[in-house]
Amino acid sequence: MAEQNQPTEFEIRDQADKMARELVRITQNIAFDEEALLDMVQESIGPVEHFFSNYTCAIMEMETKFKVLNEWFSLKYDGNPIESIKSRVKDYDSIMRKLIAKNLPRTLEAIEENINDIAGVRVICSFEEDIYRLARCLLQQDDVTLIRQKDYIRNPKPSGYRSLHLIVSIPIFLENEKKDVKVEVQLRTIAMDFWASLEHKLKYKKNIPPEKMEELTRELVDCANISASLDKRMQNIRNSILAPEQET
Ligand code: 0O2
Repeated sequence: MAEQNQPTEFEIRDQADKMARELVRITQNIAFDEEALLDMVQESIGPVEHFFSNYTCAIMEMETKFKVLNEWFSLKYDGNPIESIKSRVKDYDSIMRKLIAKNLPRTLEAIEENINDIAGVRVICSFEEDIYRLARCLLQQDDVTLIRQKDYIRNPKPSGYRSLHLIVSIPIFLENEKKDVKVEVQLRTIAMDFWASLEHKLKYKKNIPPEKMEELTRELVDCANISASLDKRMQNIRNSILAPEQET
């Protein structure tokens, strides 16, 4: 009885032939609808491109604000407070990882609402006092709204991490609208930046044995303390150099 239900070789070939013809038909249809497919892709990518472009524009605005302050202070104090500015729009993978970690829906609205560092601007100064001076000048601008401030210079992280973090909102002006966009500004000295990039490398190294990792972590905390003390001493030297000039 069971044997009677087995398809014959002819039936199998016929079935395979039908499937092959169906496959060709589907493939031809896809090729035929290529335009529609492109439109569909464009329709869903368009809003995402606009969304990220807002953050690129906000970065441009923020960089300009710091470049203007740098120019002004260089004339006033005969030296540039800013050594360099590094900016980035957070990549899609990191945003997704943050959404998952925070248990948030994967929508543009949730990203805009909850992820504060999509636009990131890192301002590197030589001296600690310049960090606070620049932050004060930025925050007193009437189009800048402070959302959150974290001072990891006065209160370093247990890892030794130091930087001043500002989450601010600034307007960008588009064709027919003004849009407020959040930017994370990290202000740090050259020494803080040097330390943070090395520590960041260690954080993402997977193949270091636990004991070695503990040792390197302790070593980094020690380096952070030395670097903080170096920043203070360099600041004091600069203040001593500038003091007689400022008195005259
Ligand atoms: P990436 O790739 O550097 O941008 P939140 O962003 O508010 O959800 P959190 O932890 O409150 O999260 O933010 P926080 O403490 O202000 O720190 C955010 C960023 O500061 C990090 O970004 C790092 O750039 C930097 N940072 C904070 N702590 C450390 C640290 O211990 N070592 C180093 N090297 N950098 C640090 P991301 O999101 O990690 O990624």
